[in-house]
Amino acid sequence: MNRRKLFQLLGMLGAWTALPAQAQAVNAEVLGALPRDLANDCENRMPGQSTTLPRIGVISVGGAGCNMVTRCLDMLSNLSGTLEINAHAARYPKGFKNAPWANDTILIGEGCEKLSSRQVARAMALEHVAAIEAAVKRFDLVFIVAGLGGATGTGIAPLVAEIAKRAGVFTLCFVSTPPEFEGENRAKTALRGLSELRKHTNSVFVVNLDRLLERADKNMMLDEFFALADQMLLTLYHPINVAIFGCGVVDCDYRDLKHVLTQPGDAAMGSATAEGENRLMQATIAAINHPLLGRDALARSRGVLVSIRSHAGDLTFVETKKILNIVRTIAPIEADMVYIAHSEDALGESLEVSILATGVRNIDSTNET
Ligand SMILES: Nc1nc2c(ncn2[C@@H]2O[C@H](COP(=O)(O)OP(=O)(O)OP(=O)(O)O)[C@@H](O)[C@H]2O)c(=O)[nH]1
Ligand SMILES: [Mg+2]
Repeated sequence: MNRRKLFQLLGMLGAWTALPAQAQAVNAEVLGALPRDLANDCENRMPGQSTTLPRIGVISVGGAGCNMVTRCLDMLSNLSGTLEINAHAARYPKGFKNAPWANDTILIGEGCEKLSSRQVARAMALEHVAAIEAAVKRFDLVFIVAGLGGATGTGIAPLVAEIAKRAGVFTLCFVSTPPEFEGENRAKTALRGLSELRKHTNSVFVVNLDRLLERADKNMMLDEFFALADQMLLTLYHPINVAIFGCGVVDCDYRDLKHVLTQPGDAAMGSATAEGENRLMQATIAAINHPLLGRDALARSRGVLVSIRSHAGDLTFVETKKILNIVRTIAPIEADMVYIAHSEDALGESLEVSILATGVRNIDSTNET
């Protein structure tokens, strides 16, 4: 799927919500557009091999994790490396014995037809602890990506997180929970995996597929729907990448970012794009009301990262201020909030607002029911 189509899909998600009166009461103060030359291109300025910057790794675990990374890889810039962990018996495209994009692959369960449960998967992965540790130690920050509900991802992702965290690697998880139609067993397995993951990860971002499904276009094809879910990995990855590689118009530094991403509790995120006269209000409110975020989760957060993207030179101070003020009207006053503004020419006239909320208290009652 190309970027434009992705933005259209995200826009479709964003169009669900009406604007609350509260958000309309934000002050206006025209300070003019930021000069175009401040809007740098991240990849031109900082190619990612710098030894002084944190090395980012993406680790897929299991079949769904592999799909997620495959779909997003082109847009994961400044990556230092990729690792795939999968079952020996995993199905790959004809002619492949692993994911073609992976720098490193660790296959678990040699001789097994299938890893029969998450416990078996974990037990078999324990035989590979040294290899996993050596692989994760090449990074300073890892994104562990998996679809929860099966054996491989659910059993092994928490072990990888544990190994990474023990090795001092900053660890973020991006996982999906299965839709109801996949049955109760998968849901239970996913929840057990999730509670294990929470013990060993700095932040776990959950894509609740039911929530996404409730509001998605009913004519969407299954692969489009999964792609939509998996694109949320970019919503998470992008602001972190921009913050680390210092290429935004306004940056927060890695320390600020880590502070926000280590708030105790759960994590949630939403993103939306809008264009036209009212674009900032529409995009911000739709991002807040995104099915994977919601006002309740934002209102219970301890840390907030707001990422704003627009065409180069197409974001005014007043727009930035309004967006942050809207988020502030909902987030707790004591929540730590950082923001990043970044140019993306593919957005054309549109403005994209993404919000990561961390340290969310009692997310179970907002995001995982
Ligand atoms: N986001 C996303 N979720 C997926 C995708 N494919 C499957 N899933 C979800 O991820 C869950 C686990 O997927 P699997 O790939 O079967 O699991 P696994 O981790 O490989 O585990 P086993 O195959 O059982 O060993 C499924 O129950 C689905 O809910 C995908 O492409 N994207
Ligand atoms: Mg599998």
